[in-house]
Amino acid sequence: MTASKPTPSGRGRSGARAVVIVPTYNEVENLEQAVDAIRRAAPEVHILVVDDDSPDGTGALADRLAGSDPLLTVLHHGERAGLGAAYLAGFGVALDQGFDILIEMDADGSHPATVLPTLISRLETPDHADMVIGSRRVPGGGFVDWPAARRLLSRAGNAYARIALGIRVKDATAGFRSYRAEVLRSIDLAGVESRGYCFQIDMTLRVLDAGYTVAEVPIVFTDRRRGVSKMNSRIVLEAMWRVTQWGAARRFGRRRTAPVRAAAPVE
Ligand SMILES: Nc1nc2c(ncn2[C@@H]2O[C@H](COP(=O)(O)OP(=O)(O)OP(=O)(O)O)[C@@H](O)[C@H]2O)c(=O)[nH]1
Ligand SMILES: [Mg+2]
Repeated sequence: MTASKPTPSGRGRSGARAVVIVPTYNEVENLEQAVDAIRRAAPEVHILVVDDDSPDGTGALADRLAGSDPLLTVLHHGERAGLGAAYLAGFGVALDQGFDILIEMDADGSHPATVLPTLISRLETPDHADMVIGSRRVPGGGFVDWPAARRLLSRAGNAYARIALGIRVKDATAGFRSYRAEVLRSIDLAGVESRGYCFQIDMTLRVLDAGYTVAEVPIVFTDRRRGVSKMNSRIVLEAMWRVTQWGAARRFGRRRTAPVRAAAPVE
């Protein structure tokens, strides 16, 4: 695993240093536009691309982009290991580099970069949240062009997670979100085994169980225009299996994370 370039400065208005972690696997047609959109929306943020040795040359493209953007770093993470593993590696690097705010964002253009300032500012107000989800399931949020089958899967996945786990978050599977660094430092990242998109549910649950505050802000999610989805039946089965296991464990009073805060309201 190699990360190019040390981190230069690049502070936001509040002085907090924010990094957008972008996992990539075969996103050569999308990455440059995604980076441009981030730069336009939030010129001061750092970008950490975590590439899993994409056969289509995404890693090499990321290196070229890093050559002309001093705030962009590339983590060549090795063989394809899933979204969760890529984020865990990215979190490790970003926490070591001392970032205050860590943001997850896809490379395929589905997540609106224009919401980045909100994902950052909601972590910084006096009554701040500790994690902010770019949510498709709160008023003002939604989907553009997402096939009906994917919308149904997302709706069913979220409904099942809410019922099985007893959480109130409306879009626990969403992959556009921000965390305060202290939250990620205090939960057991080494114990996260989720590899596919249930990684997002897993992280949501750990943050809530640690007593942190989760807020949801609306986003409109647009289906990818280019490239191929990495969603497959294994990822869906992993999510169903793990959520069922976590739900059963909770019924028997076994939570994986000890609370470090007293309450965990969801807005
Ligand atoms: N490093 C890395 N990135 C991945 C891996 N799987 C997916 N990604 C990236 O994670 C992001 C989300 O993956 P998508 O394929 O868009 O998954 P999705 O958004 O759930 O599905 P679609 O709606 O079909 O796009 C994209 O930027 C992918 O390139 C992986 O195994 N390793
Ligand atoms: Mg996608």
